[in-house]
Amino acid sequence: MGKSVLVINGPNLNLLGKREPEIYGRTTLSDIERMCKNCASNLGFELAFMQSNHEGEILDAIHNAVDTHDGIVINAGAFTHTSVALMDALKGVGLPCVEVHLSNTFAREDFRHHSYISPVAIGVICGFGAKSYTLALEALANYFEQQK
Ligand code: CA2
Repeated sequence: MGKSVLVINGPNLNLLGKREPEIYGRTTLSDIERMCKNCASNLGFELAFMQSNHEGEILDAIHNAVDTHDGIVINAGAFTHTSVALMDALKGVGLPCVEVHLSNTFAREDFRHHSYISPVAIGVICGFGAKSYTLALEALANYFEQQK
């Protein structure tokens, strides 16, 4: 059976391409969704893509993913650096999860160097802009292959 992956985007990522292009570039979240769907279809995945500015909605999506998806790619935005609740949810559901960031968070302010997601992720990809997402999908495909 084909695998299904949920791509989760956290707060403010809906502004991508519309505000602060000098930091986050001109690619919109819809562009990233298209890139992910194209990449997923090449890898033989089903793909669902969501964004929310609300921590609780993201928690619900993670909980519901257990019954519908085989893996998660998450850019938790600023919640990356603050949310014990997201860490607990990802650990709790136990689905393989890849953490992604557009920017290289380690080259930015100190408070972005710590992630609550990294300890419960199978891996982290950051700093490659929109390409971080498709690299994460390839990493998940590789992980699924190794699990066979
Ligand atoms: O580099 C990333 O992907 C981040 O997750 C982006 C978050 C930031 O808090 C993380 O430290 C790193 C911020 C997303 C905000 O996106 C905006 C896009 C356009 C205009 C304003 C915010």
